[in-house]
Amino acid sequence: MLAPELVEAFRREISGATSVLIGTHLNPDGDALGCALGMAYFLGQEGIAHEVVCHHAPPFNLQFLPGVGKIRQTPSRKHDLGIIVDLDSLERLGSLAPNFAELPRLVVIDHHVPHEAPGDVRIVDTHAPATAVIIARLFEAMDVEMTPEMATCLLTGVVTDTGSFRFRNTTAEALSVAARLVEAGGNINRISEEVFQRKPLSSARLLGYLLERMTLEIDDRLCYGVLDFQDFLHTGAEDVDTEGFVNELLSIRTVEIAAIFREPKPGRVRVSLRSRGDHDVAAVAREIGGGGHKNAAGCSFEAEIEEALELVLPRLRACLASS
Ligand SMILES: [Mn+2]
Repeated sequence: MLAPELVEAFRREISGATSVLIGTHLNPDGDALGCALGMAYFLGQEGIAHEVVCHHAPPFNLQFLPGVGKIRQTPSRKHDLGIIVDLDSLERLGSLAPNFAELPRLVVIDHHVPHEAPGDVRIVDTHAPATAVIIARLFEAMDVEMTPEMATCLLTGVVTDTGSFRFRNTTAEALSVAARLVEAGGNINRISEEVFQRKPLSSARLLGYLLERMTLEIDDRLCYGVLDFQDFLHTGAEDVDTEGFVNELLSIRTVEIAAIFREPKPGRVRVSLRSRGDHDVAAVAREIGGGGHKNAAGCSFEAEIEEALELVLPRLRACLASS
């Protein structure tokens, strides 16, 4: 349930706006783009002018999203309201941060643990399994007519953020919202196939490298792997092709904390962290300038892989020992 005051505040913001700029985070995932496009369909239905922007182009496996062609990398005109979805800091907007910072009003809809807390109206629930679930609640509270396109967009957010209803955030609400979205015409078969069953060959080869060379420590409870720039060059894979790799490491029966260190471009290291149960990898990520959820977090920095390993691994060992 959403607090009625928040629903009212949201209604007031959109009815006072002439034109809305919708944005989401760098390296957008299914929840990010599904929410941004679902919001765009809603504003279109209300006759409110809008544009959708994202720093990065949609990844290959999200090209099927209805309305994906509307996503621009820079706004084409002025707006007076911003709506940002699935992120909690303007920095995560990348090159678009200044465009949103200068808007007179900003609405934030999100499920991450806030650390910057920007925005005039904040519809944030850190317990929501996906931002798409919060938007579905909002639309239901507003009696929005849910079209099949909107439903497919929001359902993509729920399916991807819950790992196809396998992760711990798969709550009764995630399932009941998903059921209502399927009823409204959300195409769950298409989503599952496009998102999870169309990886490029280069991605499968890169996963092979990772699995062959992974390191296990502390009675096989900590698992990590490195993919350096040479690996990306040899396979022709890109960083988006590593989506889900860290979960492969966490899926090993004994593993409680998993990490991958990637260097898709020389000198820049991206780290993905996953954990089971009480191990809080978001706390580890925050210590080194990243963020995320308790069981799924990440960070990136300018460094050599060796330096990144030295920075992160002792913290992961400590995290495993303390929880
Ligand atoms: Mn999300």
